[in-house]
Amino acid sequence: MNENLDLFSAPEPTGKAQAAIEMEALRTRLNRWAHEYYVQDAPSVPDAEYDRVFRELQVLEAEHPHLITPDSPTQRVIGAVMEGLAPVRHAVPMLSIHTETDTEASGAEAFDARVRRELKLAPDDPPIEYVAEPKFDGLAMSLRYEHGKLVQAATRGDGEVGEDVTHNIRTIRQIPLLLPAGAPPLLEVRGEVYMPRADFDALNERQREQGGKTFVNPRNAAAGAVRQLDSGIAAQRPLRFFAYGLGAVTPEAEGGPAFATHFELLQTLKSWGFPVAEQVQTALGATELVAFHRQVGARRDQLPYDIDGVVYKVNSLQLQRQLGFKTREPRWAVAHKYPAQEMATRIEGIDVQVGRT
Ligand code: 5U1
Repeated sequence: MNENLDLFSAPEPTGKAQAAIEMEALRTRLNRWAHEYYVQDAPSVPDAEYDRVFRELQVLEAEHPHLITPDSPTQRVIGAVMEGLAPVRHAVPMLSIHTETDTEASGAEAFDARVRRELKLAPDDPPIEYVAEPKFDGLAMSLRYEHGKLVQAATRGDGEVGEDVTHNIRTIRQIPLLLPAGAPPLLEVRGEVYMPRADFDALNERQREQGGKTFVNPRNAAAGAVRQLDSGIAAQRPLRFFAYGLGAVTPEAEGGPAFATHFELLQTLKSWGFPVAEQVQTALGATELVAFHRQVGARRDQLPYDIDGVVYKVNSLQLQRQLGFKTREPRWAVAHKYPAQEMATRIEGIDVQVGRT
């Protein structure tokens, strides 16, 4: 027996194993910092430190390309230029939402009255619990995860068939490429891709300086970026995402999640790394819906992104199932708008001047 053999300490990792360990540690650090920066709005390191570690990972990946994993932050831009956007049939249709055209408090009261009538509630039955959310003025998106990995991102399209924009959505650093271990094997997350107003202004400023095309509003700029064929261009557009619901998901009988309420579902999405708007809250009866509409409306201009209203959803998923759908719209949800901010302008007159040329 070799007396020099130390049986109690683990063998030294080989160069390759050591690189794999280091790369995993760097990916974990970078992904955590990106989550803090983009989702929690609470950066814990300066940008320069993020960039330094990012480059460190790039160097190791160049030396060991076989150790690159799909969740590496370096793999968000895949570089390929698509020839076109492939159609995607949604496993669960992407529904539209009924819009309450009455922008006054009576709009929220009318929705609550409809829900109570459908559920055959008496006036003295307790108030319904709702979830109230901002209605983001962006682009509806469905993110499909299989075994925790982002495999497809598709636009809404006509609700049945959208377009495959995975290459561009991967560049949005708020969107997780890999989910934590507790997430179900199949998960489709629905939400909205948008562009913050300040980033939109900066983008237009850059476009003007470079003599490029400017965009009419953040929604337009976001839609243009999402439909780019070259993900390198989309990566330079400051896109963000908010989650607000689910599409197809592993059934409960097969080990899928068992949510009782919409609010619980949103909190779980948050725990899996998805951004959920901080304004989202539960609201009891029409009175609290009206208060939410008023409160968010008053602070609408201070929000860093555009909204065109708020959304109310019945919180209990059991009651949602009971209420069902009317054509392509759920009876358990409504969008309650604000008066439009874009105003028509009338040109009063034109002054014609003659210059030297
Ligand atoms: N916040 C939010 N926006 N939004 C849009 N929730 C939400 N839900 C929607 C839509 C179209 O649809 C579900 C109610 C199906």
